[in-house]
Amino acid sequence: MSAHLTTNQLEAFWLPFTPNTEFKRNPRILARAEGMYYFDQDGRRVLDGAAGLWCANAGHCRKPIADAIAKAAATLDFAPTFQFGHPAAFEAAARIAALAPGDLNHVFFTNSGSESTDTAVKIAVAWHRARGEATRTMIIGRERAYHGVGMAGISAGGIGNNRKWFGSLGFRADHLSATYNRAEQAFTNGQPEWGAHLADELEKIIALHDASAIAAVIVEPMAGSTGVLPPPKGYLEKLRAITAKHGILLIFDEVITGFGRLGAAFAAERFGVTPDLLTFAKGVTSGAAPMGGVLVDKRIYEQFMTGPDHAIDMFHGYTYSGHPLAAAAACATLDLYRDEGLFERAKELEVYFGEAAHSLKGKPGVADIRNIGLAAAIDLDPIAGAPGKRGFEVMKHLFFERDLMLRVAGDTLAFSPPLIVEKAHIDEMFGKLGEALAA
Ligand code: PXG
Repeated sequence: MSAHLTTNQLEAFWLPFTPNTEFKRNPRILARAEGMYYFDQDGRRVLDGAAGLWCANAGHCRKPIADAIAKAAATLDFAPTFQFGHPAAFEAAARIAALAPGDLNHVFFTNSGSESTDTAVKIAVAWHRARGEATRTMIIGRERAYHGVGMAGISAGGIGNNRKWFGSLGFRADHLSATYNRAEQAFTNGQPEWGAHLADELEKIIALHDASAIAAVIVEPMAGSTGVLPPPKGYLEKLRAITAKHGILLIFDEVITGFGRLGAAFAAERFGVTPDLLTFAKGVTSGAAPMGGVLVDKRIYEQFMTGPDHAIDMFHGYTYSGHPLAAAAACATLDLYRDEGLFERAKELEVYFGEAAHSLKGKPGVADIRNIGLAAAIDLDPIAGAPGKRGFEVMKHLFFERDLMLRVAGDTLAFSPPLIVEKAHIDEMFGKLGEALAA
C-alpha cells in the first residue's frame, strides 16, 4: 500500500464537481477496489453503493476485464480510427449494436457520456441538413436533465448550476417540464401512474418554435443524476409518437440506464420504446476504461453514405474513438454481462431492492423514495437555509463512520450498486442509511 497522500500532494488536482477546499481537509481517498468494495489507504473496506459513479456494473477489478486491457496495452496500444481501424473496435461496435433494439445498428464511439451527447446532437443536426432541412437546429431537453458537460449537454440539460456559469450556450434549446411531482407521486415504487400528460407539452413547444426549427428531443429514459426519476407510465410512448409525427429525432441518453441498470441491456428495451439515436458510456466498460458512444438508426447512417469514395461522410470524431484498450475492455465486459446473466440478475433483484429502499419510509428526514431496476433515491428534508448540506453531511458520515459509499445530489442520496450485488449487501446498504438517519 502506498504511503498516505499529504495535504501538499492533494493541492494540484482540481477535483470535478467537488468542494475542493473541504475535500482537501477531509480527503476521501479510494486506493483499491474489488467486487462490491473500495478500500481506503489504510485498507478499510467500504461498500460501493454507487457502482463508482453508476458505471462499475460488473463490479470492480474483474479479472477478465483487467486481463483484456493488459493484453491490449501490450499488443496494440493505439491505432487511429480516422481512415484506419483495428479489430476490437469493430467487434465492440457489432456486439453493442446486437444488444440494441430496432434498427440501432451502427455505433459512433466517443470517450464519455458528454461527448456522446455532443455527437448525437451533431448527428441529428447534420442528418436534417443532409436531407435538405438545414433549419432544424434546436434541441429540446427537459428540466432536471443531466446530459454531461459538453456544449450540447449543457444546452439541453436542465440543471441550473451546470448552465448558469457558462454564458450563452452552444445549441439553441428549449425544455420540457421535469416529470416529478411530489404531491402526485411520493413514495412510488417503479413507474408513477401520474405524469404521462407532461409529454403533451412537446406539442406546445413545437407550436411555439415550429417543427421546422427542431432537430431532436433528448431525454434520459430514467433521469439518473437528478435523483432517479422513473418515467411516468405512457410518457416515453407519447414522446415517441409526437416526435415521429413532426419529423423530429428522439435521442435517449442511456449513459446511466444502459448495460443492465434497469434489468435489460437498454431502457429502450425495458420500456418498449425505440429512439432514433441512443447514447451510452459508463457501463459499456464497467467503468474500467473511458468509453462512450452513440447507437445510430440505420436510416440515419445510410443518409450519410452517399459517396464519392474519397469524401469523408461525417466531419466528427475523437482521436480516441474506439481506443484499443477501451474496446478490449468493452468486449470483456459484455462477456461478463452475458456469462453471469447480470442484466437478468438486476431484473430479479429489483423487487427486493425496491422493498429495501421503501423500508426507509418514515425514518427521520425522509421526504420521498423512488426506485426502478437497481437504482433508488432518497430525498431528505433540506436544512433550512442550507440546501445540500444535509445530503453532504450524510454522505460523509456514511463514508467515514459506516463504511458505505453513496452518491449525493443536493439533499438526495442515490443508490446504484454493481449488478453483482447480493441481498445481504442490499440489507447492509439500506440498513446503514436507516441507522444513520435514526442517529
Ligand atoms: N448523460 C447522463 C445521463 C449521465 O448521467 C453523462 C451524460 C455524462 O457522462 P460523462 O462520462 O461525460 O461524465 C452522465 C454522467 C451522479 C453523476 O452522481 C452522474 C454522472 C456523472 C457524474 C456523477 O449522478 N453522469
